[in-house]
Amino acid sequence: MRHPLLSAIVLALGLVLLGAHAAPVGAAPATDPADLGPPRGTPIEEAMLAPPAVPPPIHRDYPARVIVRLETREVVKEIADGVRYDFWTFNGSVPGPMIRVRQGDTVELHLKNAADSHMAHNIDLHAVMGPGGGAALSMTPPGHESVFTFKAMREGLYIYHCATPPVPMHIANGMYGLILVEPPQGLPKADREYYVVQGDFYTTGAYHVPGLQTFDMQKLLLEQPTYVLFNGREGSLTGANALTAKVGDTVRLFVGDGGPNLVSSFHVIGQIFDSVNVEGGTLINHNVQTTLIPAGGAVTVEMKTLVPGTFLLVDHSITRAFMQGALGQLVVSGPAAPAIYNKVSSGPIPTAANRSRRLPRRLQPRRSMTPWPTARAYSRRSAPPAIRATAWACRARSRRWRCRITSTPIRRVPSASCSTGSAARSPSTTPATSR
Ligand SMILES: [Cu+2]
Repeated sequence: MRHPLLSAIVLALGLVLLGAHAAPVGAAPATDPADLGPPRGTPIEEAMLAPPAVPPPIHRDYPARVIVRLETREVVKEIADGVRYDFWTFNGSVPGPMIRVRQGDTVELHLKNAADSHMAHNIDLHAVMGPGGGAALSMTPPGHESVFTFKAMREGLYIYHCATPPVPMHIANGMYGLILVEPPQGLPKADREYYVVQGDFYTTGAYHVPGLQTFDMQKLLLEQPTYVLFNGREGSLTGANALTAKVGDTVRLFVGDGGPNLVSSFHVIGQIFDSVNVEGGTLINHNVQTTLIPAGGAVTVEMKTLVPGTFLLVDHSITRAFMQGALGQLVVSGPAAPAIYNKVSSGPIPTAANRSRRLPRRLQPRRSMTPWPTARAYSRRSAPPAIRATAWACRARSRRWRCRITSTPIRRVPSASCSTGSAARSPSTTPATSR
């Protein structure tokens, strides 16, 4: 694929596939009631932020020209602890920066392809109404730049991705992101906004095999990913990278599914979505537990954080969450709300049989309060940092119990980390459990 002649043939084939059609001669331009007229004012440079950051809300009441600058870069970085992968990216991150414009804006998109790239790249934005979504207009060899414009005609949340053949390979290597087209009146205020995109990755080595891993075409064809991830790296949204909020916040998540293959059953354990913009469009559903995100699609979900603690973001095709990496955390801090969520008690059921016999040691309640049945497994290096921390804290607590007998408690371990009271749990180290 790196031979120049072969690259040129693939490029030409791609242009044909992507529909580089000429406009019909003599036809009157189409008009549309959603067209809010030509751009006004000074052109605006779009903020290009790395995920999970979201560009600020738009308060304009007129259409503008918005300049978006993207660069396709091929970068080797970690996909999991100790595992490196040759990602193909927009602006070096997976997903690429989120783009935020207002309906009616004219987007002037500059797509550079870094000089040290091995491949041509382009961009297909699902917010574009035009053949190929911009792909044919933006096919860019290494060391070149393409510029094209499109008008954001329809509000919604849309995926963008590279559409250079072989398209699945470019997407599987991380070339996708989201573009939000706000309605003319803007979005309601939210206290927190975050940007998350799920993707499936296909490496030659099995899950967590260390070292530099290469792309596995056979796994791609079989749709059997090695990793299913939020924001391109296991741990990108856990531990020190967790999303945060305070009790009482309205949290808005812009969630996409870059694919290339898997559909996401997006769920936040312990939360209910107050509203979901179904498939990223204008249909709003309420009180949703799990929302489907098609490959190449997106949703906006909003939820109110009523209770403190750690809430897990998962693909509820749950093997992907706990065995392939599709796991994030929303850590909510603030006062406990026992009227909404409270632990009352736990222990052996007081039956006559239980009262008359002492349980064998292996059946007695364990002092460790980790809710994971495989806590030992989560204490390994493979576990996401926060879960690992929980397992560690609970193991340490066991030592603390022993140490307490000898009056030498381990001070580094806050007792709240393993407290039996839900209200006293440390939000940063206590994972929620699925019900
Ligand atoms: Cu590409």
